[in-house]
Amino acid sequence: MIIFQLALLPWDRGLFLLIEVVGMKEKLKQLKEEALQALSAVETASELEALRVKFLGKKGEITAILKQMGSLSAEERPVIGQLANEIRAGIEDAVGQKSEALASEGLSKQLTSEVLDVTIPGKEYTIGRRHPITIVLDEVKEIFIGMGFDIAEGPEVELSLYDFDRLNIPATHPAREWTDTFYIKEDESVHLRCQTSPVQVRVMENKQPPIRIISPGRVYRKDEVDSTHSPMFHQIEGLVVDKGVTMADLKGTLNLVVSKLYGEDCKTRFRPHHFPFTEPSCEVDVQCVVCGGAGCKTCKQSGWLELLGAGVVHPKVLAGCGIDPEVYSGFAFGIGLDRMTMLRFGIDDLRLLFENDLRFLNQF
Ligand code: 2NL
Repeated sequence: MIIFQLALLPWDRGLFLLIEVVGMKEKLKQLKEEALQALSAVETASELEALRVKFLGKKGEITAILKQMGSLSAEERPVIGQLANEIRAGIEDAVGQKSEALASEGLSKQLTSEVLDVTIPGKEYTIGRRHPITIVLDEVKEIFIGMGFDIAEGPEVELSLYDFDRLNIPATHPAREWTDTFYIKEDESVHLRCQTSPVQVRVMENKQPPIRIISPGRVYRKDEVDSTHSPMFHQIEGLVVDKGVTMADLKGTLNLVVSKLYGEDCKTRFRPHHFPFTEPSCEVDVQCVVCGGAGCKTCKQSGWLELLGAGVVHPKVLAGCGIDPEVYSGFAFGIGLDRMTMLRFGIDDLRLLFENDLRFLNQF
């Protein structure tokens, strides 16, 4: 039994290999025929891709044959390898040609089927525009930037430490009441800022003079909502701190701003006032922009419109922010931007500014 097997085994194997080599050659040629035939029936790019994967892919037919080459003899392997590569290259070529043919066929089909009607009216693109408040804010910013001011911004959710304590606002001040301020924390340590002064406090704490900034932004007060009050409104505050700054600098600066905004001939009036954060303090009126001072409905027959509050920064405020009031002094002011916008464009109801009605906004 053992002798018989030993005698036959080399024959067996040789015969088997011969059959296998012939079989692989046949199979490869057959694959090429099959591929070319299938290719001629291909009509779309996705069909072509499916065919490419079927024959040339990693799990494709040719790869399958190449994987069987391990069982071949060292003489036969290169023969089959070369044939397989030739056939692969042939199929690749044919696939490439078909791909180009499909593309140009697609393009000419598209060119004949699609018609361009140049008489159809174009799409109308509506581009947005600036809100009237933004328009006036940009004007004011421009004026102050021209005088060497920087723009400072800060959080709308603010520490009471910065919005009240640092500004010398006493513990009993009505602004601190829950009926006036939107508190965020039960212990009154955090609230929606009711002015943009805390932005300036932050600047003073972080930088020694000279300081020249304006801080525009949203502020919040629990006001009764009517045609002149909104719980959210816009403020522009300004602050100048340096050696030797006086009330005269305040007047000169604000007069210049008014003449740029309302014209050279627009007169101003400085009335004494009280703020806890400035001493002395004043309110500044401009001649009524509607009647020119003669008296009308807008100025309630007074000829004047209240524009802003201002004053010389209280020494306690400077000291609280780490600035020596013996060395430096400053002035500050706060302007209601919404009111300024209403005056500028003759808008008679504040609520129009916050309703986002496009019929209103498209007029600016
Ligand atoms: C108003 C007008 C004002 C200020 C704001 C201010 C800011 C700092 C220090 C001192 Cl950091 N003052 N701002 C000054 C005067 C008036 O706003 O009608 N406020 C209730």
